[in-house]
Amino acid sequence: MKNFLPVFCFLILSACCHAQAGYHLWLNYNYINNPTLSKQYRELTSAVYLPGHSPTLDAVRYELNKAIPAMLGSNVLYTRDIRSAGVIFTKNLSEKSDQVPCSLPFEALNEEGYFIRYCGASGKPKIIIGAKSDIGLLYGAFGLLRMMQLHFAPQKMNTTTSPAVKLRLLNHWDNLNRTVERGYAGFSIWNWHTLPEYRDPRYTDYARANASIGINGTVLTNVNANATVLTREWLLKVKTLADLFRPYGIKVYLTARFSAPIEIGKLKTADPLSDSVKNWWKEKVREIYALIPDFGGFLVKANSEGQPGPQDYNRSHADGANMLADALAPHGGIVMWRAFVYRPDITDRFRAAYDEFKPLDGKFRDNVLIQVKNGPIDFQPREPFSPLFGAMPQTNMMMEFQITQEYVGQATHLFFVAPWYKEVLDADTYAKGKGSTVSKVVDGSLYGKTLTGVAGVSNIGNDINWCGHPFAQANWYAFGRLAWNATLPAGEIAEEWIKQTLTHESLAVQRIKHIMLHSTEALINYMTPIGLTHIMQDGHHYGPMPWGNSFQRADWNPVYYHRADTNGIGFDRTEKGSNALSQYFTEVKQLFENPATCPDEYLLWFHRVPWHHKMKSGRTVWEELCYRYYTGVDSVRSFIKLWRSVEKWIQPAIYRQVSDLLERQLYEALWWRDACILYFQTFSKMPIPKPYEAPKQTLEYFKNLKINYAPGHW
Ligand code: GCV
Repeated sequence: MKNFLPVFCFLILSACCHAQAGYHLWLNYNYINNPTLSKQYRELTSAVYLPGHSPTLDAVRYELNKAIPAMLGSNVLYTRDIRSAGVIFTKNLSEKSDQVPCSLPFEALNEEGYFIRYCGASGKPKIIIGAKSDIGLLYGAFGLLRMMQLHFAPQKMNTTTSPAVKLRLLNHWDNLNRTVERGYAGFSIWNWHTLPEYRDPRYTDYARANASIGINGTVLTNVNANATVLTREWLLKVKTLADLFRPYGIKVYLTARFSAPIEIGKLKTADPLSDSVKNWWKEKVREIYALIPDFGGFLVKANSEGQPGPQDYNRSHADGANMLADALAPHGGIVMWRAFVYRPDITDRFRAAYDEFKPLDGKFRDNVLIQVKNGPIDFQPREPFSPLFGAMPQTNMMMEFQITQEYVGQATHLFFVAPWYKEVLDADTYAKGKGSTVSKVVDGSLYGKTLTGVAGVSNIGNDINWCGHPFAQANWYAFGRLAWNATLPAGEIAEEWIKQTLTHESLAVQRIKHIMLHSTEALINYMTPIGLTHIMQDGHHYGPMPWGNSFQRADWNPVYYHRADTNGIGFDRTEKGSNALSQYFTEVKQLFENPATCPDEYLLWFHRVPWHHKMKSGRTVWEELCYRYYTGVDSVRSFIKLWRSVEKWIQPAIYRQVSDLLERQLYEALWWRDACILYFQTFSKMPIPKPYEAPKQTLEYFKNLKINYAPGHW
């Protein structure tokens, strides 16, 4: 005992420091300080029935053994007798069985879905978790633990849920040297150097966190790809990760550099129609599947931003994607081919992806998905939905969201992605009349597709709290929850995350939720209101630079996007301009093309208007810009006040970190506001309306504020 005490204290302390630092994410499993509830939970979990063993069912045991003692202070006991069990995991219990006299909705589930049922009909009350597969049971276990962390009364534990989308993937933009493109949370968690031997326990924690929110795949490497990862030495490292993730239902995918046959295969060409190239990929894929039998497939960025691709050989995107798809098909693998392309000869970058991909509709193999970015330009704070959604009925289309905050505050701003994603998912494409939402394209229901997917560019790094900003964890969480069920309200997701991660105190929950839900619009207001876009500094994209005009290539310059001069501001995408609006279905086109019906939020995306143009708000464009920039800053001030008011309910380390970061956010919001207002004022030539405070610095001062070493830019 004497010897045990220091060890015990060390364990407690390190668990507590990790918790304080946010390592455990939303899987904190805090002690439930409610005697009635914990008594009920204890009774149920004192006899758990699990049907046998498999790596996935063992992962269920592992999770229960971790969570229950922490939440209830009691051990989980397992039983083989269904009758005496309080919690039953089952893949086949018949509802007619006298063991469980409750209706069990197996038929409503898909392969990954689960139900949780409280069954109190007779005898000992039970919670039944049903699924058609082991992985469904694991998701059900996490569902149960979530409900417990949210303090659901057992009688209220009733849900039947299946993921609407088949592939729910993280895309890591992690380089093999462990730098992370657009990563703001340290270096890559893949410690390639010590793999395959060292199986960092963090890999399992990564899998647990992902499985807990239904993520079922991960692309390990950057889309700006390095062919080295396809060599045998590196595939062995990938295999180790795949083996660790498998019990958690997570498949591994890699980015395929199109020129790999030349770079590591010693071929003279990567032409997708060349037999030697086709054979090289077939052999490479065979080698991968021999090591990783459930390998997911490839993600490809081709002929975009300098990446090689089929167009280097005068072949089409379809030729390139299909060649890889043919190599993968016999093994059940897929290709995710990105639509993020914008050739230098285009007149409007907005149009680029649609113009290249729409003519290829119907030309891709069945195991190809076209991965379309959220936004026709590039993950900007607010973009209209990409017109490609709904426009390719004969092609599998998937959505690419950015979780990492490249254009939305990076490591320093509190910005909640759920309202951002939902705005796009809920947008109506009108592809098949009213109600043809982006979400229905993505989940396949609009055109009857079964190979469907959502990808999120990961915000994970080796920082102790995984994501850098404590609230960036909520974005990983929200991505997973929405990929599973896009109809979940943003507020519900925020509340779930707050209660599992920060506090249950209702006043604090209410205030933090307010901050989260308003953070999205606040940032848009102080960065790029009413349809301004891509006015960040070049390269690292950190801080404002609306005056940027140094690149030869026009569409890399902020001035290309806002087109401000003394006559007005905005990008004309109507018939009189680039006519990008013609890419949308009629109803959407009509809504946006008329400045009188175009929502104020999108005005400058589609119209070039004089400074005196009247917005729907009744303000002129200039007044509206000022109003939004100043309101954005005021919102951050209000977040600081609200956050201060919850101090006593938050772990001190997390409280402090968020507090300091909010101060930094205010500083940067002011920087954005003043730099942009002063710059646009040189064209509007109008005063900043009263009672707004005057900027404290000059435009020259802001033009000289150059950030040299921002993270995520290598
Ligand atoms: C991975 C933007 C980012 C790049 C990124 C690219 C892409 O341009 O700034 O870092 O490259 O998008 O999505 O391919």
